[in-house]
Amino acid sequence: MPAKQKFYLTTPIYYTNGLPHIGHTYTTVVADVIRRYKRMRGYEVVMTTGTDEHGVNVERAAKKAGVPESEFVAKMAEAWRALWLELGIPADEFVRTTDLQHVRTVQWLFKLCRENGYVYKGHYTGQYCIYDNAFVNDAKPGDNCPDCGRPTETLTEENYFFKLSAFQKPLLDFYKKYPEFIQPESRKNEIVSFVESGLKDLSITRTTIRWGIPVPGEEPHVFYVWFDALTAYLSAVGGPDYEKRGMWPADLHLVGKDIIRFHTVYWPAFLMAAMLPIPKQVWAHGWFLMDASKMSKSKGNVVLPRPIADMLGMDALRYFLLREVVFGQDGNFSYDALLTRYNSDLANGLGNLASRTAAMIEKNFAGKIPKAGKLEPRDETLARQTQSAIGDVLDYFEKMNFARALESLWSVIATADKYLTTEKPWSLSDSEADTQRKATVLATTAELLRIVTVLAHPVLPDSTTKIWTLLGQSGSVSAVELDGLQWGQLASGVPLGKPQTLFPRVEKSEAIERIESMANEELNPTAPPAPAPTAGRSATAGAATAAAPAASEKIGIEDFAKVEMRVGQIKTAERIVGADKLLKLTVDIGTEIRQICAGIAQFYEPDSLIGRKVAVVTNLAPRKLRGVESNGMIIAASVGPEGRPVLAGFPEDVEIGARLK
Ligand code: ME8
Repeated sequence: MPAKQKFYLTTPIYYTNGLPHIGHTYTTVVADVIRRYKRMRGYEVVMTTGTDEHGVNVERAAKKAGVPESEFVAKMAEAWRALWLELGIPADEFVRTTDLQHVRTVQWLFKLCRENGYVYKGHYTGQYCIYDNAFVNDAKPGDNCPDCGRPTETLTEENYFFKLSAFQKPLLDFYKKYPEFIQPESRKNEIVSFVESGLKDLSITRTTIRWGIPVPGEEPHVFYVWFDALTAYLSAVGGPDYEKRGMWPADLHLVGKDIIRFHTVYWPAFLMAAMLPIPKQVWAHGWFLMDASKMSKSKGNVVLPRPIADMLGMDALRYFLLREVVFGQDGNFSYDALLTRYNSDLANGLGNLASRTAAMIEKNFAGKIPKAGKLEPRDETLARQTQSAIGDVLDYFEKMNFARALESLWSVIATADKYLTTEKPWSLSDSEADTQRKATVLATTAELLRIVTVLAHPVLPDSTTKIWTLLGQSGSVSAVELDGLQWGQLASGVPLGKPQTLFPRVEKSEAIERIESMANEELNPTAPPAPAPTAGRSATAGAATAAAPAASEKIGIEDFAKVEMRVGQIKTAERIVGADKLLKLTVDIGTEIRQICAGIAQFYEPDSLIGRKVAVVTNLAPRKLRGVESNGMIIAASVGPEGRPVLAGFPEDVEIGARLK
């Protein structure tokens, strides 16, 4: 068998002075979609992301946090890595710019550029902030420091310079020879005119920054952050030994439009100087804006991915990001638009089509996919439309036009809905002819659903996996080869799998309120959460479990008396969408009925709790857990290493509302 063709793609290496918001998630989700898509087209794919850990901003942030830089960045890098994993978009290679392998690669690249005559020592003059100890880029004499607002001073320091000016012609020739290198086209014109207007040599080392990769034998010179950061793409796949791994040059660098110049001018010039292969393509997407301005934590307008993923599932966020905005353009983020898409396209669209098709097959054909009988022209039209959508969708994926790919797929879903409404298989009788017709309609719909599932898989990996199971298909949907996908491959007689929860409908305003409340909890963590019975993601739960006895301080009876505990009786119990571990309870505490959330969902079935008497802490300040108000706490023991909650109870009958003393 011939070796697979390789595909190496990257996201930017993100700064560690903040945590990921929806903008970073966007680039990483797109990278993951392309990775899955390329794998389904038979490529061997490596996707890299990572953290950009050097520079003056990190120096400052670490100082503010009162920890050494290395400790600060290690924690932040871990937080980024963990979040990508939690969101189901972990990289194949996670590169940190403090990795030894990366440090060596940067030093090696510098050596090659220097040996080839593109590096010289010179003097850099710029505006410097003596309070922040940093040059202020693009500032003119008389300008104030944008960070602290104090006046800057003109300062000259000795630097190593990269002869960027020597690459004006080679770069312009390169763009001409490889017209696909800069995407989208509109950005290419911008870069070409920038290069045509002349390139100045670039200072690539600093002596005023401490926290950076040292230039060997030239301390206190450290590398300029972009010389350092861009090289991470190469260090992630072997660095100086890149040929062994066989992944370099990168096939695709995905970036936001803010950093396109670094990727399409500096980076190819560094590689040309070192005589190393140049990446094939840089794709710059637009920004997700919040109220028409770029998100930033200081403006308080960041959107976090986790609360959305918790509430609606990561697939919903992926779908929205790709469907709402044409890749390459700017777009506005709004919760309202997100929920509208969720309810209409996912809950009522794909989710509903899958569930009702399965339910009808279950009811009419004992849960086995029926065999189609004689085809009517209407069935053939549907088959033809679906078959031609396969080509369209693959073509849109190739062109990175994800919005159009999804639009085509959803128009197939809409056609199926219309087909079912016209054919009305539910109103057909049990006569032989009608049963035949029912079989044809349901087999046709199931085949359409199978094709949609395969094509949507790169964007909706979790839910399409569930639909694949529901359709009783063998193997994994991710293993289906897109190139061989065509109408007519659904085997009949196959039993359906277990019913699956796909996209439960949500009430828009309640969902938005809960997402915002969860985001608020994440952005402004308050007092440490109540002890959690399980090692949950955010360790919040409204059931108190006894901590292991520590060498605890003794408290007086007056302290204990501050806690009011009463006997309560559970009236209702239900699961909470987006919070696997929590149950929402209503509890009668004698004087009133309280809503209380308890972190016991993995150990207690809601129905088994109704009528049960429990011990309730009743004078806790109300708080929101996963966006749901909890007004009290249920007492439970914490058992075993996994902290299984066991509700405290009363072997004798007790009156509701009785105080525990
Ligand atoms: O620039 N909309 O890191 P960074 C869309 N370390 N995408 C957004 C976005 C938004 N509102 N906000 C951020 C750096 N992004 C350097 C990169 S690479 C060698 C070094 C995404 O943490 C987008 O991909 O500021 C953008 O280019 C990137 O995050 C910037 O991340």
